[in-house]
Amino acid sequence: MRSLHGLNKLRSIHVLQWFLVIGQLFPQMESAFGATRPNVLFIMADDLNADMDCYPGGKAQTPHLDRLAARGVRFDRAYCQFPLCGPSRNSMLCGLYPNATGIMRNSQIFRQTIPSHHSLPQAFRLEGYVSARVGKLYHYNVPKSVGTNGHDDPASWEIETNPAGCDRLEEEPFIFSLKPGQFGGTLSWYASPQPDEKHTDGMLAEDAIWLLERFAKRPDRPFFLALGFYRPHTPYVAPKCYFGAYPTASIRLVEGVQEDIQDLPAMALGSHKAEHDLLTDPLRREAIQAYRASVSFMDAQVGRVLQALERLGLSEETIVVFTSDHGYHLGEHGLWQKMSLFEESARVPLIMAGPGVSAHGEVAPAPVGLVDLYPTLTALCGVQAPADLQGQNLALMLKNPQAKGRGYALTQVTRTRKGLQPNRVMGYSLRTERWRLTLWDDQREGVELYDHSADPAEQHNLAGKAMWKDLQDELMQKLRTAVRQTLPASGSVPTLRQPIWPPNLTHP
Ligand SMILES: [Ca+2]
Repeated sequence: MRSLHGLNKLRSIHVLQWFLVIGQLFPQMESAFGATRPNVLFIMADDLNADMDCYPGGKAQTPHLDRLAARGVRFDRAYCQFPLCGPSRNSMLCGLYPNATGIMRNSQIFRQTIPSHHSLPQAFRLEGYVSARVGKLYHYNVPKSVGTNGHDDPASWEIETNPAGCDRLEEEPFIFSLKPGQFGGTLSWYASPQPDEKHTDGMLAEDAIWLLERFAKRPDRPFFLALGFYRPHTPYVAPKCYFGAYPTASIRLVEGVQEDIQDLPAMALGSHKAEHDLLTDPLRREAIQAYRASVSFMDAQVGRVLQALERLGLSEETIVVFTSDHGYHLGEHGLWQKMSLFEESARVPLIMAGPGVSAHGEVAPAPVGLVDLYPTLTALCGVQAPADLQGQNLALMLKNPQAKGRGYALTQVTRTRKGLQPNRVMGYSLRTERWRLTLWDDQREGVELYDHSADPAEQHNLAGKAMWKDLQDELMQKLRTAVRQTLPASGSVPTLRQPIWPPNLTHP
């Protein structure tokens, strides 16, 4: 696997030589593409919720992201469109809701449903940007596919690198897991004695810096560098030094779960996994400690890359985006991990800084979605976007964070029902600045309504209460209209066309 990293780097060097040379062969490209377009550094974490100290009440220490937020805009109500890696990342990178990409599961790619759609990095590529991917942007099986291309889209990138570190290659035998031997979908963790640079995310930072150093030599050719960290996704493996900031004795667990869940439809808790019943309070504390340590470790790697950007004189001309593919539960409502429509699972951190972001250290309170990033970045860089994008352009909020925008964010998730047809149904959740309304199978499987001004933990379901009937009716109408707008022009969700591009790039 180490050699796999070497091989990819070798290939990257060839590609780089090609792109360094091509500008000399075709000098007219320089003027055609323009030297003044901003670069984009698009950074993602995996399975990261907004429980970080640059968010109110956040508990994970993220000094480098705090600094990024201080020189840009932090979105206080940013939401994924589907709380699972594959569907969320396809939606974000296509600028389309999952109902328009047709991707509702992992291990699939939009080339199987809407093959001619241009992805976000592809739109930049087509206008002469060098587009590079370091690590996880589309779906990967973590940790199994670390060191491979994952379920990637080759048309999106000119350069890819896929390092694999000690967490993947050496330390799996030492990782504690609720289901021994399983690390990807199961709560699992390990405080590693190895230093940052031996871990996959440390190597990703190193690769990103290596690329930035080369991009800096070609100011005539702007870059779109996408950097996808694997932490804090399970297994929560991070260097030991990051665990010390979170002593287990001082970790407070969620209380009152049994009272809280009495007013919930069964599907609201449908992401519960049987192995979560094995958790004891000491294990819960250890899991939270390791999750937060992984967040701080990832933050340190972001810091290294941002320092390189500064050192290379690229900060002033590079738009930096930091986000995650979805949020994460650490015990709220008795839930762990993702795939719920509650706030912790649907909400993502979102920070933007750089050219076009004239507000500094300010907070945008309006609800926004990951689907909005595509139209925003293409607008900020003057790159042509496909006409059928479904998100809103956030450029105004980057100047005036109080701008209202669309007024809601929409998140959906699938649930299965055994023995009933249809066996797969949808939950949709509409988040406005104050309210969250969730309909399961268009209310046949239940309704939830939460008032975030009084109940930010979503512990009191107001659905069906006489006092809130008019508001509930109004929000239900709004949600149904929003859902209709997620469908493509054909009016139906695209289906998987298997023979077009069945990717199998995930095994080394
Ligand atoms: Ca994820």
